Amino acid sequence: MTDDDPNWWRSAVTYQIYIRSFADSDGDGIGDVNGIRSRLRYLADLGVDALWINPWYPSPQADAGYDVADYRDIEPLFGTLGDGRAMVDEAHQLGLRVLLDIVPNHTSDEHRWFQEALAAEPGSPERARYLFRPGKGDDADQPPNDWVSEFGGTAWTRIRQPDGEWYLHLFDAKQPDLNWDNEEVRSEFLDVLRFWFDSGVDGFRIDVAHGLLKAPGLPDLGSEFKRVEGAPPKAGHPHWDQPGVPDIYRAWREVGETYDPPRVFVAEAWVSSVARLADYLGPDCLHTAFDFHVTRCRWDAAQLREAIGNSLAAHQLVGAPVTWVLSNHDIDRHVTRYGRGPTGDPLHGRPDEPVDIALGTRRARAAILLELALPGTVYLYQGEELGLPQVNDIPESMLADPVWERSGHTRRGRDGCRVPIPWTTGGPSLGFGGAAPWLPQPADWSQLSVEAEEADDDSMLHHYRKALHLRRVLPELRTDDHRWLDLGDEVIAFTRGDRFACIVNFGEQPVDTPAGEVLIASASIDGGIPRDTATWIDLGR
Ligand code: ISL
Repeated sequence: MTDDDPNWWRSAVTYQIYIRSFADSDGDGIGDVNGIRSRLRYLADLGVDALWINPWYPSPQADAGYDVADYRDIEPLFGTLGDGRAMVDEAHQLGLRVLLDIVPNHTSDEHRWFQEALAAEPGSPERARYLFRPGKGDDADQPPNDWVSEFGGTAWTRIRQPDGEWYLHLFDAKQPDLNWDNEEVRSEFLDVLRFWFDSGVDGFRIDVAHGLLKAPGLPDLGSEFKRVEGAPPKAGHPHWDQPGVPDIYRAWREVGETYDPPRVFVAEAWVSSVARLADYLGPDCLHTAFDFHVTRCRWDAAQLREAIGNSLAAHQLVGAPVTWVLSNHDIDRHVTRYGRGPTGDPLHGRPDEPVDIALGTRRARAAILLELALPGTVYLYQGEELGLPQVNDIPESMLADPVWERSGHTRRGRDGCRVPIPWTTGGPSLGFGGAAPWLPQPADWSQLSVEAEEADDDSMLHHYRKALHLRRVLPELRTDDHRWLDLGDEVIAFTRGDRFACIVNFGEQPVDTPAGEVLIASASIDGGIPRDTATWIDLGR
């Protein structure tokens, strides 16, 4: 590795690789580890510091790999352990760190432990690794409580064995929840961490990090905690963000600290407030956690300024960097989100909702400059550097997200942000690999391909590359210093250090460009900074 800074994670830009959809080396229509290897140079040239790879473990793929059958191997569809090790080594040679995705809240129902639980008796140690309960009602044919699956329907499934117990699954029925009050579960995951750390992996993204503990007695949600689509869970929720969850990660941190360089973590935790998020962070707990409060904001100066300010303040109290994210594999792509009107679920629109893609793209160009100029660490989701929009017209017969079935075909799910990457302007899968990618690519994505954008100096790809390379060479962007500038309600502006300023105009009135050198702008700023435009200025003091 080229950079030995132990604090690299405080300001790193990490690129999320959704492995199924990144690059397919063997032509079966599904991306794989050797596909990633073939594109490492592209990622290094883009200017990112690290990669996060979505789950690559053996899995029946009921939830695109978030249903893990074996935590110590690689799914044959994606490659072999040898391919994985080679990928990590090659990434390191290019100066890229590699984070994997660990899924501790649940396993696959095809995991050995769940199969053993089914074969064992109620009350056995095998069942105690999961959350089995008798049903309610005279025939025990009602679920043990009123919890609902994130994907739709009840969170309980009754097993076919004669004892007829039910097991909890906060996601798909093929994803039984583990019992984190069980010591064997805790020690197993410490061992899984060591397995991958020993093979050179630099850290983990923690899936559903807020879900591991459930309130004693598994009380009903009732009306107070009823699930509201698109809203974060309320404080006191019986199965999200229970007290004690961060303590689990203190033990994980201890394992990470035994390595040189120390291994790092980023939590996926959807919690009620940024103050709650900060509880997972600090020198003896996790390094970082995605800040979805800012992700949830619309393209609105007041909302964004408030959320950014709250995040910076809450993280400062625990000495952790904020982890900014615009898009990921679970939410609508932000080019589309920012092109929608001001109402509805901010993260998941209706597929028939009107969208102004040109407007969303203009805002996305500004948003990345805002994000990369803030103190903290940034995650990019594959394809955002190409300005890919959400795909809302995937034929129903091809939808693969379990949300589609479990919601009784009322929610199409998340496939629209998971469509394979277009690498070339032509060819059967626009260079992704093979003839028929697992999700179809819109024909006009030829123009959004890496090849097309390489050839256009004004493309999103060149814009990202330029901003990422600037961020690397501007030392003030790696400090904590951040001071707001007041340029009016419709403008977000701040300085970093003595001479760097970032200005984003959300209002109709153009903003005067301050004296200095324009380092980058998201659109032309001749005649002032127009609406939905961001710029970085070297004030030259
Ligand atoms: O998709 C969501 C919000 O848009 C959430 O309900 C999501 O399921 C939640 O954020 C947890 O996500 C993670 O765990 C899931 C998996 O399906 C997601 O892809 C993953 O990111 C279950 O493992």
